[in-house]
Amino acid sequence: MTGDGVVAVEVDGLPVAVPAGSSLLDAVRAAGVEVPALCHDDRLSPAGSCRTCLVKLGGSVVASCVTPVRDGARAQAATRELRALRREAVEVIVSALPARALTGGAEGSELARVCASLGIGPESALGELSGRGRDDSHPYVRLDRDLCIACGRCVRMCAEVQGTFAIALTGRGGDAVAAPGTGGAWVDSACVACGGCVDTCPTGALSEPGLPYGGRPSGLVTTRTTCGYCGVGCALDVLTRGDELVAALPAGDGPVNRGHACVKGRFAYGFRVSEERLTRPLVRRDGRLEPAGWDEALDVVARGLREAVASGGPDAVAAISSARATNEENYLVQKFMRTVIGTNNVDNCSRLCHAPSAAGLTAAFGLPGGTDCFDDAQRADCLLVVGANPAEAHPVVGARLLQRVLRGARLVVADPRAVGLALHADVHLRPRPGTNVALFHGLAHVLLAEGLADEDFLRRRATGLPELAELLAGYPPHRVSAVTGVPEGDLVAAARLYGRAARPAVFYGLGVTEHLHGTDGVRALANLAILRGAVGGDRGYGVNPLRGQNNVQGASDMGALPDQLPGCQSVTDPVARERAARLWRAEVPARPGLRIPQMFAAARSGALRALWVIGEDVCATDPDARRVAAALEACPLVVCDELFPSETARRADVVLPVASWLEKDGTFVNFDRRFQRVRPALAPPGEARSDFAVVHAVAAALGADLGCPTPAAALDECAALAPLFAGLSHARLDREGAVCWPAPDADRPGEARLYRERFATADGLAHLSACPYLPPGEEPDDDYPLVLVTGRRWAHYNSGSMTRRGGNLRLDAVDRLDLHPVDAAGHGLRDGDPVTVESRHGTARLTVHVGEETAPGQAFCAFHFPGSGVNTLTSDRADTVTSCPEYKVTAVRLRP
Ligand SMILES: Nc1nc2c(c(=O)[nH]1)N[C@H]1C(S)=C(S)[C@@H](COP(=O)(O)OP(=O)(O)OC[C@H]3O[C@@H](n4cnc5c(=O)[nH]c(N)nc54)[C@H](O)[C@@H]3O)O[C@H]1N2
Ligand SMILES: Nc1nc2c(c(=O)[nH]1)N[C@H]1C(S)=C(S)[C@@H](COP(=O)(O)OP(=O)(O)OC[C@H]3O[C@@H](n4cnc5c(=O)[nH]c(N)nc54)[C@H](O)[C@@H]3O)O[C@H]1N2
Ligand SMILES: [Mo]
Repeated sequence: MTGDGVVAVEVDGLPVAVPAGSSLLDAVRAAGVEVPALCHDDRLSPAGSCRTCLVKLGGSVVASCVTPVRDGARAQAATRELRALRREAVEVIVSALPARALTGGAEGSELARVCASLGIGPESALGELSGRGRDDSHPYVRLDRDLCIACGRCVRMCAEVQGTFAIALTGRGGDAVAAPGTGGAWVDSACVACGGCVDTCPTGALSEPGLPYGGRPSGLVTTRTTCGYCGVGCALDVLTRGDELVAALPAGDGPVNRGHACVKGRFAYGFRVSEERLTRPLVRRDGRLEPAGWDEALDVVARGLREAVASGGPDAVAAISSARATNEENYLVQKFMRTVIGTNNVDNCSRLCHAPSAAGLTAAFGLPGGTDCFDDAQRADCLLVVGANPAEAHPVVGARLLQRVLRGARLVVADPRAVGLALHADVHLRPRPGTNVALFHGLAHVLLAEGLADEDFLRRRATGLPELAELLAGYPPHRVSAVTGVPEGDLVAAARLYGRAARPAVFYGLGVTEHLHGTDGVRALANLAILRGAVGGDRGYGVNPLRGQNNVQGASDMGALPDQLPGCQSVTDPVARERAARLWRAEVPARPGLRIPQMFAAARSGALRALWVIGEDVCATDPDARRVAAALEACPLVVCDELFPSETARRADVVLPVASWLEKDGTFVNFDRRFQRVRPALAPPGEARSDFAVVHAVAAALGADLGCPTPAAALDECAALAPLFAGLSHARLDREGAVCWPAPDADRPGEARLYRERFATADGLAHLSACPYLPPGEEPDDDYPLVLVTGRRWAHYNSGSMTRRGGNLRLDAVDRLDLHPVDAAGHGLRDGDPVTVESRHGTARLTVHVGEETAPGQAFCAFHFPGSGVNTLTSDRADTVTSCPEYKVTAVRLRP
């Protein structure tokens, strides 16, 4: 041993040092010897089945991928004899394959490259196993059985990295072939199209449409960017040929995704070239939206804005900025609203999802982001996953959490539904929707009662214990069980798992926030981490919201909020306002602006005269959609920046066509506070412009110059304004890849883990909250006997505007209503039946899915098909602190 867990070995007489636990293959490769290893992928457990990685150790020839190296070992790898043996092994494999297996040669699949380097030509490919046929049923994953060498990499990738276990090897011996584990067609299997099997397949047996034989043909341009779907922040390499997008591959050095991706970032880019993509501005003439030039469209917008301000003052104008758009775009939107219009009426869809996280985490710890970085989860020994379904909504995170669990971490899931990670949980708590606060208090009660709280931490770093302890006396397990429906034993077992773990981490989602008391939910959840001392300091594993949109953290960080300036500075803080005013050379209004639901109310009452909606389909995704439509109807000017004729665009007076994330330059902030670069891989279609350019153009039409001519300049200006981001710039991100905020200093790394010494609250302490449990806004009754929970499905994204336009539609074609068999039978409904769902607010048409994922008395559906009308059902009840809608609880009834 050379110490520090490193072993010293000799390969062909050359000394190399590799980490202890390495394989002989690692050592040989470290010595610079190229050895084929067709069944091997560094991310997977070794199989030793293809026998191409032959190396000599201690006199015998071994498969190096499955042979551990010991200190002092001496191996031979580059001898002529060994090369011949390896060549023979590859030749045997190739003989079974058709000649197309070698397509592309040195630019082809891994096998084709190996053959090119060993001098094995197409004449060796005899196609002995040909005629096994293809499976082209799936839009993204293609199987050419004749190219399969049964190496099992796809099987292991699906199990060990993705955790879906969808693939198996079927058939015997030389005839074995990869296939869906369930039999049948690929498209009908459990495959969630993460693309992992395609990426690891060494032969092109599994491939994607853009790269039919695997490999990377020459002549492709690679653009490193960040995925524009959810908040995970996967780094992608987008491959293009001219104006065609060939593939979007996960980057192996992506800090969060580490070479993995999901169906959205990996494959769902078909929307880009959809026929319905907006390529020209539209202006309403005589009631109809008609194509117009940019000049005319901008003129209508400028005139409308001037009229609105003239008749109602600056506060008669409002903007909904986009969490899909970049930081720089959001920065510019809020600067425009504050300095050109003169109002704080700007908000973003954080209002609809994690506003309670921002409020709750700020109150508890001082800052509105998650407390720790995701890598900590990889070291946690107990995961508490609450009201989040990362297997579907954040699949790369879900896969990493599942890997952790499969390697021994304990898992507690709190979710009314039995889906995703819940199926792997040690304890699955199934609270009645809307009863989280009682559930969390019940867990806290057990922590205190069983002496599982960290008293030293509570003394030194927290405040509010006496009040909380007094409140918790009223939440003994039997009482909590009665409120939540969770059995007492499960509650106690879950509290013990979290309470006794050395490194417990909390991850949570909208099942905590989208409630009448969502902020209380966040705070009651934060209580658990504070009681355990599991936040702040070196052992903090924290409280981590799985934020939703690609840039919802960033949109808020940039100040696209009615009460915050860039960098989480309050508009009511005169010092922050003064700093902004000096930099912007304009007054900054002091009165907090309208939140999204207040904007709609103001429009309906006639007080709001102009609304600019940037990348949010409010008529499809905001609650109580009929009243949203009424608000737009009442508002004299509605401007909409869109990719598609969305429900909102259809009701707008001016529609401005914009670039998508694949077509623009800037940065996003992901769920663990990481700034990452977004780079244009392609030009926007037709006359579409980036939101950045559009905001500049609207300002110019009003005679204003917003400065910051480029996205890089906009981030620089933001850094000058916001101490939290002072050390950030595009140049730094281009160098370092990703930087977490706070990043106050250009020379120091960002702070991935917060609050080491003190919390960012005024007194530096973590604040426990003694909020009582209060019931949800809607409860089932005789008229509306079922509780409808709404949320997400893996194949579609929010309004579905992008995922419905492309291959994902073949993976999931309708909005389904999940019903428990008891309720289905009670209503005489069967799987696949159409059903009408009615609430006090509206009506939706869905297709029944019968299954036990949903508890009796509850129903679940997504909102990915605006045509089905799901958000006409949801009410305008909202979190009492932040106005986040109560999407998770609606009382409904069914009509077959
Ligand atoms: N495929 C896909 N991925 C997405 C999105 C998408 O539309 N599609 N959207 C993105 C966005 S914007 C967001 S915000 C995230 C959301 O990601 P998540 O928060 O994971 O998504 P949801 O499915 O809305 O809700 C999570 C879970 O909360 C549970 N739940 C409901 N009520 C309660 C309750 O009272 N208590 C508890 N403990 N749990 C409850 C639901 O059963 C559901 O499983 O996903 C992002 N990723
Ligand atoms: N019933 C129910 N409703 C919900 C939820 C729920 O759980 N249940 N969840 C809520 C949550 S968490 C969220 S975040 C919202 C999401 O709701 P939305 O934000 O409305 O949904 P998206 O489909 O993500 O995007 C909105 C629009 O932005 C456009 N777009 C995409 N990229 C860009 C861009 O770069 N610029 C511009 N200008 N436009 C772009 C898309 O075409 C799309 O029409 O839905 C909410 N609605
Ligand atoms: Mo969201």
